[in-house]
Amino acid sequence: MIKVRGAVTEKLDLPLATLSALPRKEIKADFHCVAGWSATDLVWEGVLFETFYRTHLEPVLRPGTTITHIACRALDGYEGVFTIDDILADDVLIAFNLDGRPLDSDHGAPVRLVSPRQYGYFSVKHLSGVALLTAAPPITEGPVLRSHPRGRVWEEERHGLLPGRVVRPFYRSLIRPIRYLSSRGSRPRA
Ligand SMILES: Nc1nc2c(c(=O)[nH]1)N[C@H]1C(S)=C(S)[C@@H](COP(=O)(O)O)O[C@H]1N2
Ligand SMILES: [Mo]
Repeated sequence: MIKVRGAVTEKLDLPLATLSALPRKEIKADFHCVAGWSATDLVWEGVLFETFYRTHLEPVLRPGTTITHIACRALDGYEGVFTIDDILADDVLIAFNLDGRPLDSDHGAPVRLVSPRQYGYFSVKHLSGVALLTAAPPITEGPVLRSHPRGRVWEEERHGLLPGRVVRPFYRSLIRPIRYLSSRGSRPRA
């Protein structure tokens, strides 16, 4: 069930079957946790968030409102807040499958968000609801999120004080050794 809340004319509780009836898309992408590990060449299959937005969210928007952010909520209480542009990007999926198999409970069953251009903490697992927002909600978590609320990987937005160009070479240098380790069955997860 996906709950739809926020600036809508009616609260919706959409069964997952509603999502699985939408056209599917597959993407291959790397996954970067802000803490330093990366998983490479993951194949995700699901529905583009944008498709879900156009078919099920736009029609129930409160007239005259402009959505600026979307908060995605999880069964475990976790939440990720996206700008509308970031979440409507053409590679943001609501994923059902990873590498050809249904998601397991460690990696987000029954459905999760995947936003490869942002750090892993935006890829909300166990997606249970979305809230349509007309302003940025206050950020209550630490200095990194306050200075980099979008967590963009290729801008290296992962430290509150150190600029991206300083830390980029270090983190890029970790990707290959971690790929080697994970191919030997000890993929780190944080
Ligand atoms: N619901 C939920 N989603 C979550 C998290 C979480 O704790 N709860 N952790 C996030 C973080 S920090 C990362 S790096 C990724 C990890 O995804 P994985 O467990 O599939 O490796 O999930 C993200 N999504
Ligand atoms: Mo993470």
